[in-house]
Amino acid sequence: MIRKILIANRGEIALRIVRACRELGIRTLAVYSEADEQSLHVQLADEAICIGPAQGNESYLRADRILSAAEIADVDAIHPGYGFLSENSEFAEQCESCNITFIGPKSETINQMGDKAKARDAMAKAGVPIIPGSEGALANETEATKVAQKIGFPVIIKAVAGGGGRGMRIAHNAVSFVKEFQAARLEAEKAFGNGAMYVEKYLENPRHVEFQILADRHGNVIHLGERDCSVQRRHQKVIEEAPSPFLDKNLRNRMGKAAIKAATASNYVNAGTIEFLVDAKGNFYFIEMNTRIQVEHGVTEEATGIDLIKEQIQIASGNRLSLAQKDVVLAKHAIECRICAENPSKGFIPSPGTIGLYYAPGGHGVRVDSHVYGGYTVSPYYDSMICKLISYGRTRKIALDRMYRALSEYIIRGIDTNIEFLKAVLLDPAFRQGEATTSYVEDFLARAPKDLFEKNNSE
Ligand code: MV4
Repeated sequence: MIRKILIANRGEIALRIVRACRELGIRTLAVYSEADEQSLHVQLADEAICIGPAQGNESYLRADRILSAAEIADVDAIHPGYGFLSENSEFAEQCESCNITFIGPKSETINQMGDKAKARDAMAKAGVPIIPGSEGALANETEATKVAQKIGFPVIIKAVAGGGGRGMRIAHNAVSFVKEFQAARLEAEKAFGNGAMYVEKYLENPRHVEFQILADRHGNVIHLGERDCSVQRRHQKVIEEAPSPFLDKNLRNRMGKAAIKAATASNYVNAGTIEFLVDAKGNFYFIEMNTRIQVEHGVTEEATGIDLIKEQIQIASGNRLSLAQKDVVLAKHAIECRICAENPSKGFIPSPGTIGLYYAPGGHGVRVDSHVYGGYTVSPYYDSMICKLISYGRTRKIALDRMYRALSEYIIRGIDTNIEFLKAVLLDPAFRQGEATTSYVEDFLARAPKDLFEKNNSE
């Protein structure tokens, strides 16, 4: 039985978990850094313990301090949220050895899926389509060049410990390959302390489509449909939606079956995401599995009506899934915009500071997941995302029009935000027609008039 949960995170996801716990009658313990004392999740949790200074390395990434807080407050489980320790298999293992339930998959699964080359090989073995590429990690430049030549250029060089785009390079021919390989390896060594690399055929302008899955400890696995996350900038997602405007019923069915196969083959437990790239012809390929709840989970929640955080807690309690595959319906269209404290007209530089006047949108079909309020100071120490604005409705058009309306209502004074940029995207015919691929944002910025985002809220 889970009676009390420690939330090992901050910001909107910490608040989201507090809310789910409240509805389940579970007590919550917030842990927070010195910079987050005023955050809403600290105010709304039943208990709170400060775990150190602002820097992540000194607080939210400190497994020892978090586990000490867990022991002092006598919690039954830890929810890691996303980022920080959420995909750290050692932390998951430490929780279990302290007799504290880690709300997520088994540490072995986290470990296996954290190695992107191993994950690829495991999926190939399970019969999930992968992009032609190397088997396992590559020993050196010579072997890598051989493999790249066999696959055919262009190829993409990826870090085994990567994900999310760091330590990634594209090579168009054998001459540039060696240079790109070395650069990618150096970047990976710096970022992850691991220079192991693998190579894949490079797909031009794919769509990024990911499937949400849920799996309980009794062997039941279901998928909750897909999210289209093609609208990204520098590997940061900007807009996500469900269902994907590109998928028809047939493709959704086939990809959903592949996602379930992927989860089943890895003995997956709890909530997870299977990432695919989809080409213009509708061919799809597994690229990564994310063993955490994701930022954009709310899109799936509004499209399906299923509370993913509650399901995670039920699964961790040993209960069966509350529903079967036939009960899952993508009944609504949902869209999420990530509102960030940044300035699009200055290359999207972060804009931390104190929020003045603040008014969040609301009304029919609008959800605001945010930990900020008027007078709140956005810290420079963390990610610049300050709100996930979600709109939903019966059709994509309703959801899009509703999102534009909600963005227009939003008042955030004192700091710069990307709201005007998001509004411009929502008015863009290519986006509205569902044509966005992963190169969309770059193309949009190149063809947008220079003064498009001059108007921001900080004046
Ligand atoms: C790819 C790809 C094309 N071909 N793999 C980006 C993040 C990571 N999850 C995987 N990513 C990609 N993998 C193959 N074989 C394209 C991306 C990709 C991308 C690549 C370069 C610049 C921007 C991108 C945006 C989304 C996806």
